[in-house]
Amino acid sequence: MKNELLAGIALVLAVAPAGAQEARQISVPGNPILADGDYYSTDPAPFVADGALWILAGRDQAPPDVNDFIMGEWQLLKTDDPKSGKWTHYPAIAKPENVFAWAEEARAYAGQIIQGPDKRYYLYAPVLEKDSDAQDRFAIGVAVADSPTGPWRDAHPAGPIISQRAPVKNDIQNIDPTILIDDDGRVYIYWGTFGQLRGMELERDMITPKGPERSIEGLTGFFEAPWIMKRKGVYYMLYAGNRAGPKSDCTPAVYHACIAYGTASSPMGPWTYRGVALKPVSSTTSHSGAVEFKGQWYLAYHTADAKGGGHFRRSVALDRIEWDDSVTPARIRTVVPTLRPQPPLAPTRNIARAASATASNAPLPVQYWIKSLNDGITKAAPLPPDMWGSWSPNNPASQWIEYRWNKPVTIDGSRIWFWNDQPAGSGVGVAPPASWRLEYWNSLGNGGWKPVPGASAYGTEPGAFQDVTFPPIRTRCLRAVMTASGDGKSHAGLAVQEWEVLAPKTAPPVVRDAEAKPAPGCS
Ligand code: FUB
Repeated sequence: MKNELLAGIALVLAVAPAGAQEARQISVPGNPILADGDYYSTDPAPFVADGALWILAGRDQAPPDVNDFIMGEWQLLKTDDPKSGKWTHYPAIAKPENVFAWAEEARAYAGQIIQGPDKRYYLYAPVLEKDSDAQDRFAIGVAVADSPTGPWRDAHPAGPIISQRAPVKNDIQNIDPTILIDDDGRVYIYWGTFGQLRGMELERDMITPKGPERSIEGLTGFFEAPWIMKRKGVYYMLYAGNRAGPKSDCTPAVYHACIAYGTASSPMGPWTYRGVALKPVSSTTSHSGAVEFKGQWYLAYHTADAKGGGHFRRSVALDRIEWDDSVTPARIRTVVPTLRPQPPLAPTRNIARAASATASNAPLPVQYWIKSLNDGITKAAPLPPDMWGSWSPNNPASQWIEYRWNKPVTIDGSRIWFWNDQPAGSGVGVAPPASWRLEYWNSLGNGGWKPVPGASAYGTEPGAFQDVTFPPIRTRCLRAVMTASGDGKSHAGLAVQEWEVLAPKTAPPVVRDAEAKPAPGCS
């Protein structure tokens, strides 16, 4: 017992006070770095200081069923060697309302720390202005400290250096700053979201806008989260891109984002799109920063992969960047995300995970994601890409979703989880189906889609699994055919968060073998 206690203490050992909370040392076997759900960490901004690799991160604090960026403070992670898995975690190094007298609490958005020419550290921090009549109160303040862990104080107490009123009027949301001190000492800041990217030179004091504020173009699909860096004389801009669609190299679903990047030969462009540095992650937002540390480049990004994680409970991960120097300018090879060792999957009768999914409305409207049908995840407050959906301005009376397996499978049950934002019977929005049924592909005789015989009742209640059982059948394709609810004038859309298909508990005799031999297709 004593030894167990000592082992626990060795894992989380207080090392030094940082602000209000003590730092602790952690030993982690991989991504996410903070994975136990105690502290979520988001919007990583890596930097090198005092011979160590640091990551500035925000902290997601939203309850699991709240879809909002509730982010009360910034925190730091530090390592001397990313491979070692040994990190020091400095929680709560700064809170907006403690650093900036003019700022509101709970919106410690994506910041960046960079060491200035005076050797002090500068924190560029997007926060909400308390007293502002701006249509969007997000603004970027600058804080300064002698150490990354603080104490941080406002470097420009007169107010934010960038807002909808400073240094010039703009009408964008002023968040996600990223800074470059160029080799000649000139300082540049870039920021923006919702497809608007701005860039501007700062004075060498790191604080005073020199201007002009420019719109940055050429970065295809730019959504938010810019990250500026320079390698071998080339300027690189990483960013969250959301050019969506079935043929997009970035993301199939618009709520998700890839990390895309472009290059330029001067800080203000022109910029040329170069490709995808990181495919979409498990959180809808994607936000990255890159840094060279001891000769190796790393990409820090966030995911929803920690315990209890979600789109608003994100966690920082770190992986290597490999460069393709055989072309000019050098390209970033798409980063391969790694995960800490995972426990073996619990045995399950659900064989939907092995199927590929399609639907009557393929290609889906880009807010939905077909892959969410069989990802094993249901949420109390899902976003559209957490489900298959069919909503459109003119919804048809019926839709289907379909699983295809490579080989015939034997099944005797199914569970489906409908999602709705309108009550049953509605002719607008997304409502539970008026009715639905399972059909299987029968390749015998004339073949075709047949209702699954002997099925139990088809429940339509949304927000919980609806179970159906039936005598075992053998098939290669299964459909859930849904009749949309309607009010006589129009039909509602349909949405399914998860659809499971169950193999028999044991291996009972197959009473209906629809697949004497594997069929090449199911239509
Ligand atoms: O964390 C809040 C916002 O989510 C950031 O500002 C965006 O880049 C996205 O990561």
